[in-house]
Amino acid sequence: MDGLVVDLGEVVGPDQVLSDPEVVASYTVDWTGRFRGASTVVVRPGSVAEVAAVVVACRRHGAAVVPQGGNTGMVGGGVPLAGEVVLSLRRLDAVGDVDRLAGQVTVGGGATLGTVRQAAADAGWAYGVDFAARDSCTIGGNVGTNAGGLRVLRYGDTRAQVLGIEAVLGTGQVVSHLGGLLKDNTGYALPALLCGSEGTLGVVTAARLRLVPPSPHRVVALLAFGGTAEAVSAAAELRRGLPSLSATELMLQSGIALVCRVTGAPLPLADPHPAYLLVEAAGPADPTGELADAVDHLVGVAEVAVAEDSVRAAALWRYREAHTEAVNALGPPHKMDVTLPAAALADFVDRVPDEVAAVAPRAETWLFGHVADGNVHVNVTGLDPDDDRVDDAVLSLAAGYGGSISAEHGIGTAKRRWLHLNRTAAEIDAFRGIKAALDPDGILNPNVLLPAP
Ligand code: 2HG
Ligand code: ZN
Repeated sequence: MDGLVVDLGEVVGPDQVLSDPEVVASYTVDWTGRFRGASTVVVRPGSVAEVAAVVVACRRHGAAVVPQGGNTGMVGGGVPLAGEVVLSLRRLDAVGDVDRLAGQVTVGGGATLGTVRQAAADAGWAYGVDFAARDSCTIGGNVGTNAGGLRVLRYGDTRAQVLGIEAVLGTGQVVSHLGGLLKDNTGYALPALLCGSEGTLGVVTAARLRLVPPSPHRVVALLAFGGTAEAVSAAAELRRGLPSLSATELMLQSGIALVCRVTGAPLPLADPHPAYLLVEAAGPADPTGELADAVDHLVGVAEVAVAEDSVRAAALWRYREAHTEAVNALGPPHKMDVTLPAAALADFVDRVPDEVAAVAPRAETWLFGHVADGNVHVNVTGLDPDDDRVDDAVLSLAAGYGGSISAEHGIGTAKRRWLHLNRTAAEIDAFRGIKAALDPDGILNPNVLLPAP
């Protein structure tokens, strides 16, 4: 390791090689606190050339590397699990000038989502991806996990925004294709391949992003229902009848009560209800009237609150966005981020607490998610970090319904042993073949995504 540290210092300058154990420790625990690894060195390159030279040096020394952005991942995919070198991308945070004609921007892998959103807005455009970790998470990490978030129903996931990519492969070679041409059928689509590759194929140093028209008028409402099935049907009706719909987030009474307890917020409506939908409509003109009309036509709405102004809208959003921190306040959760076919979603949500209780009677289950995408975030607290019997039960249940074991957080280390629930042996072989071609020595994030051989 000493020789590697010297070589890394020659590439990035000694100041950008961190080896003080206390400093390094802060890079080795994931945001949830569930995944704790170890490393002796963090390297912070400042350019794509330096990233390439770091990868070459690590390859020469046979050292594995974990790329890390904002360290907001939820599946243990961005921390060194077995002594890997941490390659921090935070210094690659440049946001280029917005191409106003094309509606595109090129940004560094270490730029935060929040900075990119602001740069787009300043230029009269918008970036379609958004979620609560916006001010810490980075575009490189968003690409690595193919992050989804709150507005997938309107704009798609990160893969749908990435028009071009620059990355350093496990060989140390730089692949760069950032022209942003919308029509460009010149072979394999590396942006699509790298989105969701979790740092196993290349280190993402820059991305060319598609921007979307801004939606200056926005209205937010909270709808309450007697049960999950009613909320799921209402979300489908809103998708069909409300073209300005930009978010439909499912919450349950237990989660709302937890958020109120942890944040001190009052209950959002006069009475508690079993299920809630946070609905947002947005567009070039005020969508308040069309949202009110659409809500009037819904069946099973027990109570409604419409935000009259942006302060109240933010307060309603806070009930949803604070779920993650409120759950974490109870101790490191097990997070099972699944997608269900629409027809199975309500059944799944209603069954999960009993399935968890059957395995771990003292655990608590928290459910919320992006209902229009079929994406439910199952959080379970009160479990030992290494006890994965509940994960097995919940992921198997989701797969049994024809669902996916990862909607948007990725596989990481948390779910790699269940990849076979969604991917055939032939697919996993193909994944291994691609990995071997782009990272022949297997040095890039070797302990995530693919099942241990
Ligand atoms: C969200 O939707 C994030 O807020 C985090 O994907 C979900 O905390 C979670 O499980
Ligand atoms: Zn989410």
